[in-house]
Parts: sequence; C-alpha cells; structure tokens
Amino acid sequence: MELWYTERGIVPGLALSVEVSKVLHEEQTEFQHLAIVDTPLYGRMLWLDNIIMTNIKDEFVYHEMISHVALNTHPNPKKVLVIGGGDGGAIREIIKHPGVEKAVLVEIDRRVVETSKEYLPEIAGALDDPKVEVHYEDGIKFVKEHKNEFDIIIVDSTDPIGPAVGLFEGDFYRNCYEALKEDGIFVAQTESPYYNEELIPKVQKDIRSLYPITKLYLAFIPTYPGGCWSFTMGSKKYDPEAVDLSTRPSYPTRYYNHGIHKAAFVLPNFVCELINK
Ligand code: AAT
Repeated sequence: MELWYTERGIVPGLALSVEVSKVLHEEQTEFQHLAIVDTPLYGRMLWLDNIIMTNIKDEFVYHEMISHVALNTHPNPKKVLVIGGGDGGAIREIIKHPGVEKAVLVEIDRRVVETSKEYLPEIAGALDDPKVEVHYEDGIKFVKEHKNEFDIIIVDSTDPIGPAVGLFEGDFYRNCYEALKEDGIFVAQTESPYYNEELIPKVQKDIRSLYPITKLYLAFIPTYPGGCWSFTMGSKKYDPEAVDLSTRPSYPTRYYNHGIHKAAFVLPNFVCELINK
C-alpha cells in the first residue's frame, strides 16, 4: 500500500506530496507535531506540523547558503548564534569555518534536537562538538538578553506561524541588531519570492531601517514551496558583494562556492520589484 505525506496549507492552493516508505517516529511535542519518515526520493525527512523542514537529499543547499554567505562576508567570525535550526544543519556548516570559536544554538523545541540526533545523524552530528552550546528556549527571549555579543546571527526558523511568528517581527530584529557586535551580520530565511509578496518586502523594510547594508539572496531548494528560496541579510559594515573572497578560508561544500556567493545576489526582475515594493 502506498503512503504519501502532503504539505498543504502554508501556501494557500498548493500541496507538495512525497511518497513515504516508512514512518520512523511521530509525536506531538509541547510546540508542534513532529515526524521522521523515510522516502524513496529524498531519503530521511523531518516534518513539523505537516510541513517539510529538511531531508537528506537537498538539506545541503539550505544549510550551506544560510551559513557560508555571512561567514565569508565577515572577515573574522568567531561567535555565531543560530535561532531555530534544531536539526543542527546550520551548526554543522558554521563549525566548518576554521575561525569560529563558538556556535550557539537556541531552539525552542528540545524534541527537534533529540530526534534529529537519533534519526538524522548526518545533519545533527555536529551538535555535540565542544564549540557548540545548545539552549532550549524561545529565541525571541534569548536575543533580548544578549547585547553586543555575536559576529553573526542566523535565523533558521519555521515558517511564520506558531512559535516562529515573532521571529519575523520588528522587535525581534531590533534585539538581534543589538545582540550583534558593531560589525555584525544578520541572516534570516525569508521564504519563497513566488508566494510571499507581503512578507519579503516587510522584512526588507524592517532590516533596512536597522542596517546600512540590506540584501536579499536566493538558492534553489526542491522541497520548499516554489523551489526558489530567499534569505535576507542585514550587515552593519561588510558588503557581501564587495568582499574579496580569495582571502577567505576554504573548506568542503557541495553547493556554496565563491561564484555562487556572488551570483546569489543577482535577482530576477520580479524579485527586485518585490524588495522595493
Ligand atoms: N534547518 C531547516 C529546518 C527548519 S526548522 C526551524 C526550527 O525553528 C524548528 O525546529 C522550530 O522548533 C524552531 N523555532 C520556531 N520558533 C522558534 C522560536 N521562537 N525560538 C527558537 N526556535 C524556534 C527551518 C525550515 C524552514 C521551512 C520552510 N518551509
């Protein structure tokens, strides 16, 4: 008998279905419904509230692109904060960078971390590295309590529903700005330009009101709605497009390279219109 899992509702009128060969784990956590399934097409997948979070086949694109663009824009990133991202994929990428001394993960749902360690070791394997510190709390509260501390803040959040709503709001962005050092860089996943005509310009405005350098960049992720995914960067000092990447350290990646770093900021006209709306 065939079993299919369907992501439906996050983009009205769209459903994304994947054939499932085995359901390995399902539970209702304190915050959300969590499922780990095996699929013939994407390998093992993590779902939260019936929405695809990550999977073995394409996770490298998202995790490399949410991390390395900022890590290579900053000349000397030592202390990096990730909000959300309990699967550990962004953390795995961050600690590849030889200059990073501490990577702090603030995930609201302890069960996402625990189940990722158990079922997705390829993604979560770096969470036990001695450079990594994990806090189980709301990222909104955490950033309020930290000032002038981080070189980079990465918001690897769920879509703007449930506990992640506040991670797309002005107060949170202001607190992130203050939690960054004077030359810090902020990056957030900001959904698909095809389906978020309200959200993307709103985030651009909020980030522009804080940072002298605000940019959007894109990557291609088959399992997220639209396939074309956006990231919004706010930088206090360093321009990601002006940086001399030949001075940056090299380490193995499967999607990110110096050409992609520059090309990701080249936007189709409809996306340029969206960010200037
Ligand atoms: N690495 C890709 C996976 C994610 S999951 C995002 C994580 O953000 C989830 O584990 C969720 O529990 C956590 N989260 C949500 N709200 C908060 C909060 N307020 N504080 C801390 N952590 C939070 C991203 C997938 C993107 C999906 C795109 N469709």
